Amino acid sequence: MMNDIYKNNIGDAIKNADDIYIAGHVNPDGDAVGSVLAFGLYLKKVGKKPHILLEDIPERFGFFHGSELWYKGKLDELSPKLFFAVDCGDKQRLGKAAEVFDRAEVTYCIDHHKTNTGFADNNIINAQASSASEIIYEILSGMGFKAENDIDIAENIYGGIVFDTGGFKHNCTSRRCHEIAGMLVQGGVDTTGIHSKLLYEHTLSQARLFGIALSKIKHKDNVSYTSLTAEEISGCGCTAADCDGIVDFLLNLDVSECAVLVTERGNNISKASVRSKGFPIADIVVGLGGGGHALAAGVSCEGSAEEISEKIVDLIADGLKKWKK
Ligand SMILES: [Mn+2]
Repeated sequence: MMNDIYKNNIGDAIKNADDIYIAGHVNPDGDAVGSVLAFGLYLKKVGKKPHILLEDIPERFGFFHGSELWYKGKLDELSPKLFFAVDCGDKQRLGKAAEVFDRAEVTYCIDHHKTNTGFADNNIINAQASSASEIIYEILSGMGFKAENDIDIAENIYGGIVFDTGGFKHNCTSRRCHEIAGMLVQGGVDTTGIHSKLLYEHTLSQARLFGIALSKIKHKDNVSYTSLTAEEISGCGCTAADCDGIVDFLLNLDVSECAVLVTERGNNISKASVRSKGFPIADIVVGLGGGGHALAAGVSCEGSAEEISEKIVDLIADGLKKWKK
């Protein structure tokens, strides 16, 4: 039986629109790309004109299907009839697409972030879902999607789920999530290929950056942390997207209960990625202006990586101590 959360009028909204705009969050991760492109390909299949508003994606996401749907025009004059924000906890996370969202006639938000602000006209939010891709699966299934009939859409959804669950490992991986994956596998998705692209393959540049990050590990009261300056990232021929996996490596240390990676993004902005094995970190991160999940969250702050990491680690270490009492 279908979960009530997924009852929606998307079918009618789609019927009444021709050009449909779909955006994900800035610095798109595997779930943002997978969910947005899965939805886009579905809309194309039912005869609509989907336009994807997403920043450029790293090469390892190249296996996702539907790159032809990227919107290449200017954003200034765009006033869509129908706009979907997917995998975004708040409007700011849309980046440049936020102005287009503001001008849209009807807006939807499809998301799984616990911190979601319900910023659209219609909000389909399930914080229990592993990923936005899982929610897209539920919504599309309600409209007749079957994995075996549409392998490209199935692979996009599967990729998004694999990414956000860390390969069915994080605590967001429910029974339902496995059931959905099972149906996608039955449909014929390339499981091995997708796992290795998303979770295991690294470039030589990434390995060098990893080395720098690990050589600078610090540890305070069961919080492991490190930081990377903009020069260190670019010096390895990397971008911010290449830092994926470093914070998870820190969390996997036997001495870690929480982990923090801070990376400089230019213009005196640093981004902190915070992970936890049990202590819920979302409130602390939201307090700093960020968002995310109980055990995985992030925030951008003004300041150098060094400054920001000391500040955040103090807050996390304090919170962790109180939580354990
Ligand atoms: Mn997600």
